[in-house]
Amino acid sequence: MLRSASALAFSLLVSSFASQVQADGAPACPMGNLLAGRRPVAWKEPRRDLGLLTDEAVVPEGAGWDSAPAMILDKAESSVTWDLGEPTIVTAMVIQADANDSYTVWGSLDGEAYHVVGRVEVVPNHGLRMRTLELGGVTTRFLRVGGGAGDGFYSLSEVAAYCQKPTPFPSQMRVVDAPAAVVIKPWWGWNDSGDSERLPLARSDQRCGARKAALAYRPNHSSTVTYTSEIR
Ligand SMILES: [Ca+2]
Repeated sequence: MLRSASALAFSLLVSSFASQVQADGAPACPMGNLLAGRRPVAWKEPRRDLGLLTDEAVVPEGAGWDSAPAMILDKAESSVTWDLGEPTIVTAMVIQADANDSYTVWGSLDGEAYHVVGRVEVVPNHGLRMRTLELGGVTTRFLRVGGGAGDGFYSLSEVAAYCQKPTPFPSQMRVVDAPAAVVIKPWWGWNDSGDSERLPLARSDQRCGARKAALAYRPNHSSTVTYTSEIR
């Protein structure tokens, strides 16, 4: 019940902003990806090249959350902001981001007051995963994406926005190489799932202490197995 009430409140907030700004003049509605090749005008604690988000290159679904083509958001409040140049209708977005977090999209007409216009939610499986977002034709000049909420490890690999939604949607983008996500699993849990392989702790793990030792494994039982002292 609480979840439904929260979802309803979020929808009302988004609808309220959409109807408010659509009453303002005649916004632009260009074809194609509104963010293609566009550099952000503001950002808050991202890591790596800001152009990675709008280069119209995605990673294979399930690529590692911190693989090279992804931009890391170091904090929950980290965000990136683009200026579309003029009030523009945005009907849909595509966001490829770490699967186990939600990310928020804000809009602003003046670059000062920002309103939540949408959110992509957590999706199943691991690594960077594509999500689509229907915005119902909100008019905005600035778009901001960030506000990760999840496991504390946040990343985005591509953000696209459209007034005229392409067919098919999402449209095909160039796919760049990136290694598949490596699932980090606490060592004490390695024997509670059919998709993990029981392996001895490496000496380095013992040095780190049992409580911090973790086993990284690949769900497909590939032969590559590594150890880490991090728990995620
Ligand atoms: Ca994450």
